[in-house]
Amino acid sequence: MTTSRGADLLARSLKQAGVRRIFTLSGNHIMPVFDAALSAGIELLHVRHEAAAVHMADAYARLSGEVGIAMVTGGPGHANAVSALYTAQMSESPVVLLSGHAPNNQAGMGAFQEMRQAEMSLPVVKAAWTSASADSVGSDIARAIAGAMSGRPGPTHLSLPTDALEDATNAGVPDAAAFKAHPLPLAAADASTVLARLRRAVRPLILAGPACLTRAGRARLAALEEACGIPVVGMESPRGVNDPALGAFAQMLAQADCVLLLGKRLDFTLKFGQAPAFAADCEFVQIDADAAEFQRSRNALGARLSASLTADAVSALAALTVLARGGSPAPGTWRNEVASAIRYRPPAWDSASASAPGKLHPVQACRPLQALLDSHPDSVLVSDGGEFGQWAQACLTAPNRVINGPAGAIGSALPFALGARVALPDAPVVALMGDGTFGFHLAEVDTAIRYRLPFVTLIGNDARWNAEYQIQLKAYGPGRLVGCELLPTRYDLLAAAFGAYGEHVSEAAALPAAIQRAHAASLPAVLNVALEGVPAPVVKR
Ligand SMILES: Cc1ncc(C[n+]2csc(CCOP(=O)(O)OP(=O)(O)O)c2C)c(N)n1
Ligand SMILES: [Mg+2]
Repeated sequence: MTTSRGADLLARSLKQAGVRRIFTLSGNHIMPVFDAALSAGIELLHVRHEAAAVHMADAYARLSGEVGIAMVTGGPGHANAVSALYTAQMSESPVVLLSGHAPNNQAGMGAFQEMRQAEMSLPVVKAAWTSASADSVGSDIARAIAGAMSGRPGPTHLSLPTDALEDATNAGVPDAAAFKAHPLPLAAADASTVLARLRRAVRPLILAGPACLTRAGRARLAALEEACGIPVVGMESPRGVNDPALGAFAQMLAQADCVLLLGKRLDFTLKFGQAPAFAADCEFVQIDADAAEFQRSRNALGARLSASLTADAVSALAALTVLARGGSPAPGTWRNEVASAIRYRPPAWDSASASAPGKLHPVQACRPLQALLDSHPDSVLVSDGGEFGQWAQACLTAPNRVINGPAGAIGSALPFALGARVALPDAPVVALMGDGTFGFHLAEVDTAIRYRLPFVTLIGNDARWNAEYQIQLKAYGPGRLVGCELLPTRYDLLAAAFGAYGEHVSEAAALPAAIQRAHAASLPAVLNVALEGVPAPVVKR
């Protein structure tokens, strides 16, 4: 047994867990971990804002299937990071936030940046606590990682007091098993009950929650649909049943007679299961890792919730797929109808153009990126929110998608693109966001330059916070517009000043070639597209 610092035990434990990199922003409290990471061979990606580190870890986790680790300093560094945990929580993404912390031996004395950090993060994590000493740092990080990955995945937080990091310890690195998720399998009898119930229905649907919409999860959803012939639809948008990526799906949902909620919460995104989003007599079956979700569904649905079965979504997916392969798939008519509704986009979009010269309609700004996304079997579409984000999600498809998710928070797309690039170093990463959104984390262009992380960003620049502008227009009228204007800033030039490739586009015809140049530059690239700010799409057949 060797004596080492708590920080060394932490770094070696992370290594044991298979962690290869940490997204971080430095600070006094965590410098021992920077030092220990050097010896342990763990890469540090040093970013420009703590929230960006969490967003990067989030995207990395969704695409790599590994836990995403963000590390920040205590007090204000921790506070900056917490906001981004909400997005990871709502997207069910396994992220561990490690935050430096005032030393335990100065607790309550008014230490530098002393703050009740674990309590501050509690509403946005599955668990949060502070290491008691150097001896417990290894078991703490194992618990934080396993906790983030188990059940309904989501963020956990561990605060690391400086004395716990600097004190000597003889404690050993936990066994590899201690870092692994604890599966919550679906009992074979329960799987049979669910499948039999769905097969008796005429228009059954399986709705999967965000945890199934990771890179690996999407493949598992497709395999289940193939095996059982029942439409399997992943839901991860804050627009819920009106997710622009799901086309005219809302019209099919309203016809379903039996819905399996597979790790999908019955929340605002599903209009709480009520008519007219659902038929008044639609039956629900729920599989979930959290018993609290069953109670929530029962409150909304009463007897229409005919079964509630405990399992994590990934285990349940596997059990249902194996079982379904043993039977014959449902006839394809309903499945085809649902697929065609999801694919549907109004034909008028094909000729959409801006009403003013020198600007592009959102469809003209988005669709030319499809060729780049189609050029690689593992390409990544990153989209933020706002009105432009909805157009991006309506117009573009890709094997991998990372969107802002049910949190509905804007600002994550640029750091997501970096996290995606790190997870998938060879696939094209395309990120779309509004001009307001780009401003949140634009300094991460510098991080992308320093770590040589090329991707293509397209900013739909309508010189305003259009989503809120549209609310003002609709709710209060054209005479009551206030405070939602921005400037037609040349974000391409800002990006170029960081060393990125930048181009301004104001003609639809010029965009395809600009995209090619941006991709070929092998740099972080920012296309600043002059956009006509129109309302988000509503797709109806
Ligand atoms: C963190 C956060 N702050 C504020 C909002 C409210 N909000 C949603 S969309 C939006 C406007 C976004 O503007 P922009 O990125 O330019 O996109 P646009 O709507 O103009 O296309 C705002 C302020 C939010 N969802 N999340
Ligand atoms: Mg805008």
